[in-house]
Amino acid sequence: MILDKNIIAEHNDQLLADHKRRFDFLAADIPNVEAVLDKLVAFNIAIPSWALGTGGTRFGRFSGGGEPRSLEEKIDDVGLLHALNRSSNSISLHIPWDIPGNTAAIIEHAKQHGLHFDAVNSNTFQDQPNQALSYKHGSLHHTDKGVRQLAIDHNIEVIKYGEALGSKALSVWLADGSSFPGQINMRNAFNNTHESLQAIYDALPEDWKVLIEYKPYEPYFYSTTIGDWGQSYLLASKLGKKATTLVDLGHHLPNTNIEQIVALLLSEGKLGGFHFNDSKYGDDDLTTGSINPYKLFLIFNELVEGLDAKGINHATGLSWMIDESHNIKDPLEDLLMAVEAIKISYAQALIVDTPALKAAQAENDVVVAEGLLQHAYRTDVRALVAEARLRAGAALNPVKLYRDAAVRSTLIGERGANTVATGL
Ligand SMILES: [Mn+2]
Repeated sequence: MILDKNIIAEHNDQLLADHKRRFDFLAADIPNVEAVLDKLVAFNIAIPSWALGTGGTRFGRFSGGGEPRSLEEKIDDVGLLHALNRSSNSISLHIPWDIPGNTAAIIEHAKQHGLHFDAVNSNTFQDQPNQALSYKHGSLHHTDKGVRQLAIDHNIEVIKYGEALGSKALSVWLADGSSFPGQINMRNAFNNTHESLQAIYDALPEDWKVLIEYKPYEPYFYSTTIGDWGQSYLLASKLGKKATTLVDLGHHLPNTNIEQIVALLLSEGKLGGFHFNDSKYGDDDLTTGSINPYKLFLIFNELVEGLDAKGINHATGLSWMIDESHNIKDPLEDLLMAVEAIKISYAQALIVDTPALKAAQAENDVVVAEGLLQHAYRTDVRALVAEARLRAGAALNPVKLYRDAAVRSTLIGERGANTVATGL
């Protein structure tokens, strides 16, 4: 399904008068409004290929119908999202779930939707059919050199697929860990992981990055070999300048101060990628901004501050991606909501009165400093984000247009009600 430009234009015409009233009211209070709009237009968030179908839990999976049956259809779905919000111009592939058959044709297909390929993701947390050795007890950290080599070879294969598609980064998330005290030698596990990652690092093209993701628990529940940002940072530092840390918002213990982690990693030049989602308890993979939007804003505040301090382009300096599991919402609607929440938090961070904040911090004026952040957070910037969409040629209200244009029922008509996308 392709959304006709005229449908978007008609939708915007209907909503334009109300939008303009709200935008003009808001813009009158934002001195650098044009600069903020330019940054909002430029800011895109990659969509992972595994988030386009219904997710599941270990208890069940309830498919919504019309799910993409192939990599081409996954690209079509990201194309739909991008047409609706002009904020998702890339797709992040998971290997082996989305191995491209004809690479040139896949690139051309993506190009027709205005898309390119973001970081490629390896998978050493599952055994594939007919796999010679098992990842049951880990991959890059394994006691058996043969298993480690299998996992290294897989990651190098993923790099090759990524190179062919024009990707510039490899994301590595390891399930490696232990569930019981005494199960593993933690020092050996870490050193094996370092040695294995070194072999992968050595195979990276010069202009690539490896993004090392951490997670405190799950699927194992006693130790995870790359369990926190310190362990990821340690590995990234040992490996070299192409290695960086990836922060997934759901991969922290409750109440962790993620904004402080972000600030320090940026300061050290070691923040490479970001996975957006939200959670109440653990790695819940809920819609970004659905549970704690203030936390998301505070993280964006540190991101903007840290990127500006280093002179890094907000849109291109880091690898931005959504990493959620859509269990009960339509995945495409969920992704539209997530992108909206990300852009709202980003816009709020962009309107913080930075000179006043710096002055208040220098004076140790706690009340004024906190008040400046709260003022930005409590500003309703939705019209600003909508204006950026309008200027980019997208829909003023993407979810409304998605419903009005009956996208899901059209997809069910095209693909069937019982299709199941590959993924989690
Ligand atoms: Mn992640």
